[in-house]
Amino acid sequence: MDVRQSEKIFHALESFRIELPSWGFANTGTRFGKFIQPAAATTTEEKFSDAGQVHQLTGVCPTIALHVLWDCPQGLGSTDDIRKFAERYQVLPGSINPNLFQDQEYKFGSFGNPDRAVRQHALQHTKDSIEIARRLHSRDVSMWFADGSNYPGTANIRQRKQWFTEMLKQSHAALSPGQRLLIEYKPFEPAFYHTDIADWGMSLLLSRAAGPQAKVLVDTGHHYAAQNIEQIVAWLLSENMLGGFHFNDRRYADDDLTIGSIDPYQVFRIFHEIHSFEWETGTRADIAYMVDQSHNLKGKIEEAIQTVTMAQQLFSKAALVDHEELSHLQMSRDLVAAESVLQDAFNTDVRPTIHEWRDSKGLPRDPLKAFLESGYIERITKERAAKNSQGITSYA
Ligand code: RM4
Ligand code: MN
Ligand code: MN
Repeated sequence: MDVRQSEKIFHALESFRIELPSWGFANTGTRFGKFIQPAAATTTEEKFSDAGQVHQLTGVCPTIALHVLWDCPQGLGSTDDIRKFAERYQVLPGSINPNLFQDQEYKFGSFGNPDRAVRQHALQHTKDSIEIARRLHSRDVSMWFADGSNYPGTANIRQRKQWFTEMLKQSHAALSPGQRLLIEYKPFEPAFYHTDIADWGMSLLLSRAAGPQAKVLVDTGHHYAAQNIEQIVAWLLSENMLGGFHFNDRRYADDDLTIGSIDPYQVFRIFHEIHSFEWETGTRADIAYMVDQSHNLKGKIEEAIQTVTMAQQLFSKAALVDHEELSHLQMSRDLVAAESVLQDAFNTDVRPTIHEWRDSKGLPRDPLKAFLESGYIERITKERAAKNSQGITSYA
């Protein structure tokens, strides 16, 4: 690798930050059940502690995404605790995720519920979440809705669209300057006939209707298998409507597997669209890079480190694309050469340069090895095994 290429990688890594989800450290499962891990985090404080380990070893995960229901059991009253944990474990609260899908009142939806009282309840929870975010100096409030229906004829789709528009407008009105509302979409699950915000187009229209601080959140797992996600990313970038990502990988549906474990070229192509946009416009795309994964069998902290190092590799590979050259080849219709520019970048081994970058930051070259040698996992296994053996059945 020549000096120019190394510089590109150093430059890319310098600003690349990845937010980890608090729920990635807790026991999770499938709809068939949960297998408990003795070292899994059982409290919000333990989630901060684990996230702090990942940040300490990788240097690129300064924030942790929180789910209000699971991490702020006292709602607004939990913010003092969160601040203490942030201070103690040196990792800041990141995006705040209202939970509009788990409580019993949401059986028939939240913002799309035919019962006005439930819609108001959901709106109040959203406003409280915005206030929590404000108090914690978190910029992004991430909205994901499970709303939808399971059988044709059981829901008025246009009416619900109207309710969503009104509720999102009112949520947006509660934002402080600088805060953002990120609106996530998902085609199916838990609803299996229609989902109210099923794709990026619906998310885009609702974001636009909500107000200027609303942007689209792309969760890579929330697409049909054949969908061209990087094209969606390119379009959202060109509309200045891409607010952030929830990264994960999948083979079938919303599998929430480790980034790059199934299709690393997919993630590379997404990063390429972002780098290409930044090169063309000379601006930085204001994107929150977040991870939304659920590792029910792999060790959670190990998996988080694996995720971060993989994301750094794919981001670095995409930074190697020579945009000038690519643009020239595209214009001159040299198809094979243009395609090769991407393939060559993807096939470059960027790991030695990432090691050098870590050296320059005083970080361990191999964060996973450093973690396994640190004794942390043995300590928390001892501390948490008894609590975990009581069989926790919720994500909290
Ligand atoms: C959803 C979606 C949301 C996440 C929940 C737990 O499928 O991806 O972002 O908060 O799962
Ligand atoms: Mn998500
Ligand atoms: Mn998901």
